[in-house]
Amino acid sequence: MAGREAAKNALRAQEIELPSWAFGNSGTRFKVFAQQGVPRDPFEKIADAARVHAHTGVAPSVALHIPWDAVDDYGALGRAAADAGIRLGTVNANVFQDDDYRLGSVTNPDPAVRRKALDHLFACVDIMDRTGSRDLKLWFSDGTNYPGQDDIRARQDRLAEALAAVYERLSGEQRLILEYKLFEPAFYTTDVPDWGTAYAHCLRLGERAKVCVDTGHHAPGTNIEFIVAFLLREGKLGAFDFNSRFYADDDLIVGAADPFQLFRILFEVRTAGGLAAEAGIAFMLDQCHNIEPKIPGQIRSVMNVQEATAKALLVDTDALAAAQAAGDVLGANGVLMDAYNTDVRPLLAELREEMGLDPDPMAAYARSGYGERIAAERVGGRQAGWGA
Ligand code: PSV
Ligand code: MN
Repeated sequence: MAGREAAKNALRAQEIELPSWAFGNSGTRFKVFAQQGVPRDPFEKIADAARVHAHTGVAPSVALHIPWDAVDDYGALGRAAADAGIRLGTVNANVFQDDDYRLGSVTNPDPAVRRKALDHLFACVDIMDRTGSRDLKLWFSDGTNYPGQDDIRARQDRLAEALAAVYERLSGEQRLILEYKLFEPAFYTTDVPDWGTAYAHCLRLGERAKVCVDTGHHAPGTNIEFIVAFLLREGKLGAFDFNSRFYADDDLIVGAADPFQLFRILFEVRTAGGLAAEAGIAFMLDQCHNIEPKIPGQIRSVMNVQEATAKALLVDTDALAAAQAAGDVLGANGVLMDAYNTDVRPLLAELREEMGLDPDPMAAYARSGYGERIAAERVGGRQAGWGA
């Protein structure tokens, strides 16, 4: 088994970004369940995210979704984050919740709607200028529901034009991160349905355009670690949206449905050097806690990513390479499985103690009384929800 100390050092440096929307109410199209203590504004979402960081020590940033997290003063939002011990991270653009976008946003056949969508994307870059965010994450719900509804290639042209305009607007270290998704809400064609489409657009745009792999956005059975390995090799993996799924884009807690898949993905990241900060890969969560409490849901998610990362770090890569070179199929597989089957919880508990944290973040949060406090204090006002 590879070195415990080296593994701990890598785990200490790992940063997992939290989605602001995970703290708001969420649900399905059948029902959004309200929970007690849910934030009423972006400042309260930041307070909750900071709480997750306080207990895990590895979640120092929170991603914003605009307009859900629109505020008058982004300087004040950034200061609130800093005071709480975290920072503002990725800006996620939202061009999917306006009536004008019924037939698409940047790929809409109507130039006036395309202009409106592009203006929103520019406004998101303006926000990044104020928050100091590095990444603009773009996910488009654009697509069609019926064969013949629109010209597939023309939509690609419109998409390319919008992406080029946004890319042009970026400055300094800012990056454009393009997210793909197989289907939903469009049911026939989706304009960015897969990694190949996202990759091709990013390649044309340039160095600071990268792909986001949302683990819930593939057809069942897709080998996600292969996609990850390929994008890493091409220097085009920019971010993860971690979550897990049983059927479609379920947005459940990462590692809940298939912890082995999460390990395999993180093993590819580790062996390609993707855990190093210089690799520039954003490890983000993109989840909704529809029925479980949200803050512990996020704590558990962070811990699941850590556990899978720890196992990936414990793989004895020398032994693996030797077995691979010798054509030892079962030996190579055995090296990988030895690491996967290791109980890394004691190692992570030790690491947390070294970081001055409680070794059991879930228990520490439960003891903290924070959940009861926000339930008592956050009365009145309008609870934040997915879409508000
Ligand atoms: C789309 O399903 C998505 O994964 C995108 O990342 C959105 O921004 C996010 O969900 C909203 O929850
Ligand atoms: Mn996503």
